[in-house]
Amino acid sequence: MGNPVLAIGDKRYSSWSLRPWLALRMAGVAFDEHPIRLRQPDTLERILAVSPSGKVPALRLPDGTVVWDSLAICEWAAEQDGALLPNHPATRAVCRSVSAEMHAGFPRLRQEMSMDLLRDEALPEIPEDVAAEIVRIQAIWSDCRARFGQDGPFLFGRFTIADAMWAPVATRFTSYRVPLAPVPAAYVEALWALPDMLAWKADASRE
Ligand SMILES: N[C@@H](CCC(=O)N[C@@H](CS)C(=O)NCC(=O)O)C(=O)O
Repeated sequence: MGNPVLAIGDKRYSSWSLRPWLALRMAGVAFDEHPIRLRQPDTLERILAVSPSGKVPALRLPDGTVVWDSLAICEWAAEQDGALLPNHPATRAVCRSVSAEMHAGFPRLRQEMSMDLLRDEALPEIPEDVAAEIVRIQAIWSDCRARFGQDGPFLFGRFTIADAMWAPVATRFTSYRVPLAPVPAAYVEALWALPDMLAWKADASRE
């Protein structure tokens, strides 16, 4: 049987694609990429051929099963490599809470600071509701680092699905030059120190 195939959007812009791609890479799962350019006349048709939701990412497993949501793919990756979730059940539940909060929230940040890996420019002004979301994000990161981060530089020490879910937000803070408190700033640096993050960005600049 062949490898799982991950359908993804443009690496420069597709924040939802980066999450499971990073989780699969960190889990050491061998997979093939199926890139689909977004915002083209045939984009929807091409996505619908591989994803019933009409959205990427979607992972096609060797048995033909399709998993079509970023968080569900991260969870699948965690089933292949248990290290992608914390060991303790209560901590695992917190990891899932912060992952789900990211997945379901922060609409204003996503709208005003959409992922653009080649951008390096602050917004003229950060709207108040976006600033409030940034406060919440920094609180989540600082809380996780203080309570669970002893054994490494990530939210739960070693890399977990929570870091995969938050990685595209970290890139926005870099691209939009958002000033951060020391703990969140160090966390962003830790994500950027991952060779897989640099590889994704390098691919983005070649697209
Ligand atoms: N909830 C979905 C969201 C996926 C999503 O919105 N993907 C965007 C790209 S980042 C998409 O496919 N948009 C369709 C299009 O641009 O035509 C997930 O977590 O995977």
